[in-house]
Amino acid sequence: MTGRLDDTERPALLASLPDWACDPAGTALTREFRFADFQAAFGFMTRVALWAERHDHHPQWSNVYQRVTVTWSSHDVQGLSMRDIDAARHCDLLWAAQG
Ligand code: HBI
Repeated sequence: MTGRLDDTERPALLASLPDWACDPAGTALTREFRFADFQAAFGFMTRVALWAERHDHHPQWSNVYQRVTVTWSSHDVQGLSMRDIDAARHCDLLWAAQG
């Protein structure tokens, strides 16, 4: 379940996350989110941080005012795992929920 996704598993899962870019090596997923202002961006980061702590899976990310760039990768398997797919899905849900 949390092992490294192989070449047969990855394509369909990535296709289900159209707003995320996968690096050529297939080891990381990245998406930039844009918000109305810093407060909205930081609220999103707070919600993602709470998810990250609950799942012991943490983003690599950066924030510039209303923009948040999020990258998910699983260092323990040196690539992408289902944990990254779930994390990206959760980010998309939080993004959609902010209205
Ligand atoms: N978060 N995204 C991500 N990837 C990991 O491999 C990871 C993590 N958070 C915690 C974690 N690994 C720990 O289990 C170890 O690094 C100690």
